[in-house]
Amino acid sequence: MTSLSVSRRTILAGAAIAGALTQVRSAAAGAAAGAEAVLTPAAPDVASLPRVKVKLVDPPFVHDHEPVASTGPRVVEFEMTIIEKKITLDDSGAEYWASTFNGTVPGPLMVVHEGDYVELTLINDAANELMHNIDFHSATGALGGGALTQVNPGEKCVLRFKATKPGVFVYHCAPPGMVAWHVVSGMNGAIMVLPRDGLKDRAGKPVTYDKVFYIGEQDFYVPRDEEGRWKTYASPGESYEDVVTVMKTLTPTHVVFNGAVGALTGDNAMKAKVGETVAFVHSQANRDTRPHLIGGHGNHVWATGKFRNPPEEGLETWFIPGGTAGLMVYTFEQPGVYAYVNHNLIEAFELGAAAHVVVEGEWNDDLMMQVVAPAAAV
Ligand SMILES: [Cu+2]
Repeated sequence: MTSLSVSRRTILAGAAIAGALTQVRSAAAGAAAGAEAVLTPAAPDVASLPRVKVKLVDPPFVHDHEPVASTGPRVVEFEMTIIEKKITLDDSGAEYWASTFNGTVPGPLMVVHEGDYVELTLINDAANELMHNIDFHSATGALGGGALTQVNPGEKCVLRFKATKPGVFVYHCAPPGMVAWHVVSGMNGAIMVLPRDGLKDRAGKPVTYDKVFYIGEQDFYVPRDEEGRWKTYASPGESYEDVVTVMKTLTPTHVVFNGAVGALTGDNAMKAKVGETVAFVHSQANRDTRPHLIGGHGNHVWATGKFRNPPEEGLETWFIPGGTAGLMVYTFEQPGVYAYVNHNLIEAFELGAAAHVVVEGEWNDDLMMQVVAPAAAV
């Protein structure tokens, strides 16, 4: 398939859906004229709320926010630009045409509070080839906003939804007929909707944190040629058929954190100090995963990420189903280099799903010590 035909197909699909939506809206308006209770007039209430603009930052970092809200509900404005870009997945030179929210895999983590309105301006960069949209798992309404946000290259739109469910949720692109391809091409991220009075442990006591890291796990399906070499393409559309063929094997060539093997290790490792409490948001928009902090624990874990449920305590490994974002909170007690992995260890050590947390501080011999150093046994 040529890139041109993909573009035309996706654009036409977008036009068809937009036409259908217009009809739905007209029907709803007609019904409302006869029975005003059918449609809730949300706009006047929203108009009276304070507004705040939040600039998103690249993962694993997260924009400044209040763990406990000091105000009532607000309209929180975000802006994201969709960028199609060729990225390198590992040092063997595997290249991939990613579709991204704001240029990163995963897209940025948004943080709001329960009762806030999320107002997203979504821009499809004019240099792109494909139509894109966004489906928020945290939103209420058909397709999570997907049908209301279909933007062709060079277009933008604005979606507003009320954050009624507290938790961490995935968002992802969901264009008609091409949902899986866009999602496994990197087009997903997460939003955290905090309770206004903050997180609570099982006993109802506040759970605070000093910093947040956002880990987005991504499976990639990179085609190879007859000799086993990574194939390269001039555009996303040109890669489409080959990538889908690999996708259908359900066998990823890469399972990585934050877009590439080693994106969160070495110089890019996450950093913390002994005594610091770190909140780790972990999302996987397509496959199941099982995060594990080697040498630490999940002190408070919302594995499926929803804050009306009490967290589990003191876990070794937790299970995050595909299409879900989870939250783990841990206070570091020992210094060192901690590996944070998907404890499918083949995916961690052979396919790339591993990160490092470098922790500074004083070693506690009571918790662990080398009683006898390795030496000859006789
Ligand atoms: Cu997309």
